[in-house]
Amino acid sequence: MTSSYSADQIQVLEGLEPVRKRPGMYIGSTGPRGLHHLVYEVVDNSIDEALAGYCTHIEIDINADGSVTVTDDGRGIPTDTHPTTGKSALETVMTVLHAGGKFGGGGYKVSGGLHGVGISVVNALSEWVEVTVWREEKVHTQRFERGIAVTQLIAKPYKEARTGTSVSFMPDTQIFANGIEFDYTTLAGRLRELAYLNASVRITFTDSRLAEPRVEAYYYEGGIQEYVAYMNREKEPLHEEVIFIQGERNGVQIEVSLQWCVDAYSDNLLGFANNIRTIDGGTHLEGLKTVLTRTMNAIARKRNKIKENEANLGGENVREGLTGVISVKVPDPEFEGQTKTKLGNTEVRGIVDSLVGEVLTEYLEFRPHVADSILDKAIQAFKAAEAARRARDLVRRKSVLESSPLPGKLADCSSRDPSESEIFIVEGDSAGGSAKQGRDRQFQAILPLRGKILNIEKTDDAKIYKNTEIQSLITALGLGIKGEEFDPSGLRYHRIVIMTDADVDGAHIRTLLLTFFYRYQRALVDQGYIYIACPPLYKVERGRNHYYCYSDREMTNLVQHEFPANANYTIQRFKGLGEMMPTQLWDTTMNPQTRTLKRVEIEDAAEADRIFTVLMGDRVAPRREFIETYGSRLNFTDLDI
Ligand code: 0RA
Repeated sequence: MTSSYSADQIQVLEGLEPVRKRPGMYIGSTGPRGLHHLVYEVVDNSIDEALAGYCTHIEIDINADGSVTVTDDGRGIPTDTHPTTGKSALETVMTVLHAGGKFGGGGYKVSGGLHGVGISVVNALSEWVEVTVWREEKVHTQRFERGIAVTQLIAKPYKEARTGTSVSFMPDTQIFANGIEFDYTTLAGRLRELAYLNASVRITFTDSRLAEPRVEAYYYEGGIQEYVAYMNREKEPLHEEVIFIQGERNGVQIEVSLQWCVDAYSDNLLGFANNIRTIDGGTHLEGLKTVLTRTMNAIARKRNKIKENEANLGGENVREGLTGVISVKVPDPEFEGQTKTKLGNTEVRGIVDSLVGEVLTEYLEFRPHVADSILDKAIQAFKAAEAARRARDLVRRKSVLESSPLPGKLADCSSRDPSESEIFIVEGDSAGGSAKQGRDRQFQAILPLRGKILNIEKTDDAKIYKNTEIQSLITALGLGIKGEEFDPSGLRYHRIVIMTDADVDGAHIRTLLLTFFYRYQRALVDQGYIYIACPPLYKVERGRNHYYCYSDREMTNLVQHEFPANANYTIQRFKGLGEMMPTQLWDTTMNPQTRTLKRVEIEDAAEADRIFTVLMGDRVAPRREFIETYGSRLNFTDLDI
C-alpha cells in the first residue's frame, strides 16, 4: 500500500542514522564537551519531569566501568504501544529522532538550545543503553546497542508503589575519538548549577570509578537566591538579604536574585534561559539591565541623592559590585548566535522590565537603608568613572586608544586577516627576542611585556588606563573601552596566546593577564579567543635523539620506562622561555603543526568569578585557604576555567 510505504519512508528519515553520521550537528562536538552533553541530555529529561511536578530526586552515577546511570522518581517513560509506530512509547522515544516531545504529559518542555535534542541522540551515540521504567506495579526493561533495540521491552511484576525511570549508557568509542572519560568537576559544576536553578530538586552525584566512591548531594530550597549567596561567600555584602524576585507573565516564568558587595568593582550577572546559561546574553539580560538603571535612578531622585540638575547614573555605575542571576523559563525559546547561547525572544525584554521594575521598587521602598547603600556605592562609582574618563581622555589625546600607533615593542605579523592571525604575549624581553626570531612572521605577532602587569582586581579604571603595559595590550589587540559592548570586528588577532615561563612567576603573570581579560572584556574569554601556550619543561638527550617533555610525569616516564635501564642520557631543564633557542621555541611551542595550545574555557562562571576574587583580591585569609586547598594545582586549565 502506498500509504504504509510513505510512512516507512518517514520512519527511515527520522531514524538515528544521521546522528551517527554527523554527531556534531546534534551535540556540538565529539570532544569532551559533546561527551558531557550526553549526560546533560538525559538529566534534562528528568528535570522536565521535576518541573512538571512529578519528580523530586535525580541520581547521577558514574559507574565503575565508566558508564553513566541517571535515575529519577518521576512517572516513568510511558510503555504503552504507540499508535503510529506500533512500538512502545519507550522504544519510540529511544529510537526516533525528536520523538520525545510528542508524548504530551502537560506543561512544556523547558530544555532547549544547546541540548534538548532528545534522548534518542544519546542512544544513537552509545555503545549500549539500558532503560528501566517503574510504572503501574511493573518494572520494564529494554536494551539498545548503537541506537538499535536488541531486546524486546520486558515487563515483570513489581509490587512496590515505585515509579520512575533509570537510563544507563556507555558512550561509543567509535564516535568519541578523544575518549569517553567523564570529568568529575565538569559534571559536578553543571549538576550543582541545575540544583540551584531548579529549587527543591534533589540531585545526588556519585563517582563509583574510585575504590572509595565519592558522593555529593545538591539541594537548594532557596534556588538562585542561595546561588547568589554562594557566589558572594568570599565577599562582604552591602546588604544582608539577597534580593529575590519571582513571577510569571504571559507564560514566561522569571526569577531574579541580586546582591551588591562592598569591595567588588565589576559586575557578575549570569543569565539562564530554560536552564541553559546564555553566555552571549539576550533579551532577559537586556531587560534586567534597563530596569535596574531606570529603577535606581528613579529612587535616587525620589530620595534626593541626585539633584534635579545632575545627570543620571549610568548602568555600569548601578551594577558595580553586583552579583546577580536571572533565570527565565520560556515556552518557545529562540536561541541565537553562533553558539546558540543568546536568548532572542523579544517579548521577554518587556516582561522582565515590568515585573522587576514593580517588585524591586516596592522592595526598596520598604528598605530605605538598603536603597541608600546601593545608591551610595553607585554614586561613588559614577564619580570614579568621571575621573577615569578624564584619565582616558588624557590617554586619548595622546591618541593611544583611538587610531593609535601600535606599541613600539609589538612585532606585528604581515597578515591583516584577524581570523588567521595570532599574537603571543610574552613575559620579558629575552623571551620576546627568541619568540620574534622563532615565529612565522606571516601570521604570528609578538608582544613582550616588561615585568608584572597591573593587578586589575585591585585598581580603579583611572590607573588602568595610565598603565603603559595595559595600554600596549589594548592597542595591540585592538580592544575597545572597558565594559563597553565587545566588538570582535576590532580585534586584530583571533588567537591571543599567553606564553609565560613554566614557573611560579610565569603562573602569576598568566593569572594577572587572565584577570585582565576576564574583568576588562570577558567576552574575549567567553568566546574562546584566549589561549595558553604549553612550552616544554625538559629536553632529554640520548645519543643522537632528543625529546621534549611537557611535565615531570612525562619526563620520568620517558627515562624510567622508555629507555633501557643502563641508558646514558642528559636532562636539561628550561628555566625560562628565554633559555630556548628560537628554533626550539618554534618547534615545541609555536608551530601549529606540533604545538599544544590550551583554550581558556570558563565552564563554571560562578566559580571563575570567585577564583579571581580570591586569587587577586585583598582578603588574605580566603586566599591562603584556597592555595592550601589547591596547592600546586593552581593552574587555570586544571580548574576548568
Ligand atoms: C513522556 C510522558 C510522560 C513522562 C515522560 C515522558 C518521562 C520521560 C522521562 C525521561 C527520563 N525520565 C522521564 N520521566 C518521564 C508522562 C507519562 C504519564 O502521563 O504518566
